[in-house]
Amino acid sequence: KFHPERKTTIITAPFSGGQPKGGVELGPEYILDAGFEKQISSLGWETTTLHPLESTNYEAMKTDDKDKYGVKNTHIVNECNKLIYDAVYKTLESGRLAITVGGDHSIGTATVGASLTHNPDTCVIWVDAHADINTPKTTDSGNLHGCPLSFLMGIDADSYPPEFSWVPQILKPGKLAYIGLRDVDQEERRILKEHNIPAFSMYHVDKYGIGKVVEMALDKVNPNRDCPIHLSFDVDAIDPSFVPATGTRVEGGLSLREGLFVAEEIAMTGLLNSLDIVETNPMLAETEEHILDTVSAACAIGRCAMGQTLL
Ligand code: B3U
Ligand code: MN
Ligand code: MN
Repeated sequence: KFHPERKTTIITAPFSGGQPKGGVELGPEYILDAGFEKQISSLGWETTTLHPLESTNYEAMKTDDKDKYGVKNTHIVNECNKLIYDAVYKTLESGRLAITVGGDHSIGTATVGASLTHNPDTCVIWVDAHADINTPKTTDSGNLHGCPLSFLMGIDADSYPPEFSWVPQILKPGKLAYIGLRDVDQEERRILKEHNIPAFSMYHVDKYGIGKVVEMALDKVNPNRDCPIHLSFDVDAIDPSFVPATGTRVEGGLSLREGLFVAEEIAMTGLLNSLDIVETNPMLAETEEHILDTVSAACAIGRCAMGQTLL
């Protein structure tokens, strides 16, 4: 419905400054080397690729220190996010579907911000083990990949470093639903409750089955199935037995098939307008097989979301 011409742009976001571990910045390179662009074009999409962080050196400026606001690497997270925001926004404005390949999930600030600026009716399906809705006030770790959604919603806005003033506070609680949660901080739980954000955890996946869960999530944020969808897929939503090479493994996740089913079902709606595939960290693999499994899963998420199953 939204992309009858099947044109897409793959945007690489090789960035690790939203969390302390090195290696997640290599995710895009591994995924592209695995033939991702060709896999998507074989599905009938005209593809181009953008590298908005190409001529930057922000990765080298990463530190492990919290600033006076209680978060880390504020400057480089914002500079990278602005570049990614522009790439996603231009892509969407030119009528192409945006696929952003990370990188850590701090880049969600840019991708979701651009999707919603492009079309404020956009709804967000956040597939993750984590809620990523801490604020500078609530975060324990100070890692900004745990905070992107709060910036977009303007939660605890008085606690933000001034660098975040460019971020559109544009995401409404009724336009966000989670799937796959199983590691949510106490304060994040409070935020989800307070804002009445639909959160389908692994408990719900077991209780209702993944098919029903995706349907319920869409019913909450897109009841008439007429709004564009931004799917933000953190590969750690899938169980570490299938996706071991990621920064924060949490046991008890989605099976590989359940994860891919979410992407397939979003493809079935015909409403996908933007997609993130984040947190692939090849350096955290213990074996070659770990790398292969994780990178293959990341590619498969992309193919399923782009309609592989419909062919
Ligand atoms: N909620 C914790 C942990 C975390 C969030 N996202 C990941 N881990 N990957 C935090 O640091 O905010
Ligand atoms: Mn995440
Ligand atoms: Mn996560």
